[in-house]
Amino acid sequence: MHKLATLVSATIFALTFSAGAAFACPGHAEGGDKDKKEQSQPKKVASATFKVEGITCEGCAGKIKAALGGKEGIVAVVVKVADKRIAVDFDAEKLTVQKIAEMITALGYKASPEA
Ligand SMILES: [Cu+2]
Repeated sequence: MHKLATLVSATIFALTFSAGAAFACPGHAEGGDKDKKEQSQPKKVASATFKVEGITCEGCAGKIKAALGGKEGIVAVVVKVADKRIAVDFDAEKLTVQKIAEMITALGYKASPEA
């Protein structure tokens, strides 16, 4: 049996925190925060894995990564297609395992937290 696919299909999606730019007013683009670029680094990053029904291909993986990656508090998303699992690193002050499971389920892939 081929185990190779498990490794190949595990892809990492790392977020840049530039998504926070949505909070900046366009008129303030020339503002004084150039010298101090504030990265809202999470103080406490937690990890969770989910068993997810309905992931069948890299297209599913890409859709999930893109959707979750855009949510506030999500730090990293790894979708393992062959395993039908998703591993998420998240800001524990903003999200809970249950909330993330609900986000994934809302995309049409029923997610159950593991661990
Ligand atoms: Cu698919």
